[in-house]
Amino acid sequence: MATTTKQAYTPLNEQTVIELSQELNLFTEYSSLEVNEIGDGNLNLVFRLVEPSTKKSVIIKQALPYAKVVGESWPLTLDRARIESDSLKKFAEFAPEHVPEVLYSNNDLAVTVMEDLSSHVILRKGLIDGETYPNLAQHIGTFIAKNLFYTSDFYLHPFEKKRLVQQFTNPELCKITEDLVFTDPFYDIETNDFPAELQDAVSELWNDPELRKKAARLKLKFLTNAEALLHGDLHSGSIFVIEESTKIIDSEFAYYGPQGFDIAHFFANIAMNHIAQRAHIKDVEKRAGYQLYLSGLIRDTWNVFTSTYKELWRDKGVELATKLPGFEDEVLEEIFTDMVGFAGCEVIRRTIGLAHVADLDSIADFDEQIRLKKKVLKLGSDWVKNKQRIKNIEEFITSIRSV
Ligand code: SR1
Ligand code: MG
Repeated sequence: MATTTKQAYTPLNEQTVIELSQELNLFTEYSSLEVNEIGDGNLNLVFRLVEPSTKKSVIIKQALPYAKVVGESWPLTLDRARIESDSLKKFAEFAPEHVPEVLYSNNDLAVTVMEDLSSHVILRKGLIDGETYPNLAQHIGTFIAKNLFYTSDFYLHPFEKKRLVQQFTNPELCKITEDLVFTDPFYDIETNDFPAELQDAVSELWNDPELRKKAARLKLKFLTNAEALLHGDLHSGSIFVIEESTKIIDSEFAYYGPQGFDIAHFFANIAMNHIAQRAHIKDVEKRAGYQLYLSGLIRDTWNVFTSTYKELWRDKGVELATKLPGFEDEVLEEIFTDMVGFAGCEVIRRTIGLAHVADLDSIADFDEQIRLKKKVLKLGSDWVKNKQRIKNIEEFITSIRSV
């Protein structure tokens, strides 16, 4: 692929993004290119370019020097574009079928050109609409297992592992997670965002020293346990899906962290959808059927994840400790317990913190929305405080189903 003469960073617009695509020789006919800025996330510009005559299309994503969700008052490193393109390329080494292909990246311009996935839908939207995806558990379980194992000390030479830790050191984006997921929701801090009707339930969290201490412990793991390369923000808005294909996007939060983190975020977002469906699907039988699908999605993902991880451990383990009988079970038990705690923090912060989820916020009946959000807060608090008491995936599912 060609390169560009543009060197200095300036935010792209619908005109300059065409010029860039021309310099990169992405298309053949530039006069008729269709360009749309489709970014609906919290942080970046996302342009979709389509050449009508050939139907060829690409995505050009550019990081802004601030968080779009808040505005220019929240400066944010452009280095996250490098983290995103480098991590997508790294993930593609193990699971190319589950990430968009990176066609070009330029760290100075904070630009990544990638495969257009508009044939897919964002999983969060699909789940809110009550759609089912028969291959999703297989895809997500495999993706997480491969990325964790192949980037861990169990597989890599220690020098290479530490080189990757350096490459994926991502202090500013990690700080967002440290604040928004592990700290702010547990204190009266101005980034929090919830209606007055939740104040009593929130005060209960803020007046619970045990909860704060357990959340602080989870934060300590997030800060210090450089176990494997994580996606870092694997909620259902970071997954594009159709029946036969699953693609993980938006990996700008990637860094070396605790292995239970990504799967926790996936499960936490499925759990919030499960609870929100009480309001979205009015027909009782239909709702029960859909919630069973969601429980099965969690169960199957966990089972695929553990069996793939064990297989890799057995067949590809390099570190001597992988030969110790039963050690992989201990590692997986720790991943499981961490998962429960991290999931607790994620559901709490999505309910009262800065960045919410549409699953809950789109519940039209406000009283019902508040009632269900209170349940989510209780569930999250229980997961954080009592994570050791939930012994296996069936008990985790039961905790969601009995909300
Ligand atoms: C300011 S960014 C807010 C949230 O959006 C991202 O997707 C992450 O989840 C982050 O916490
Ligand atoms: Mg994102």
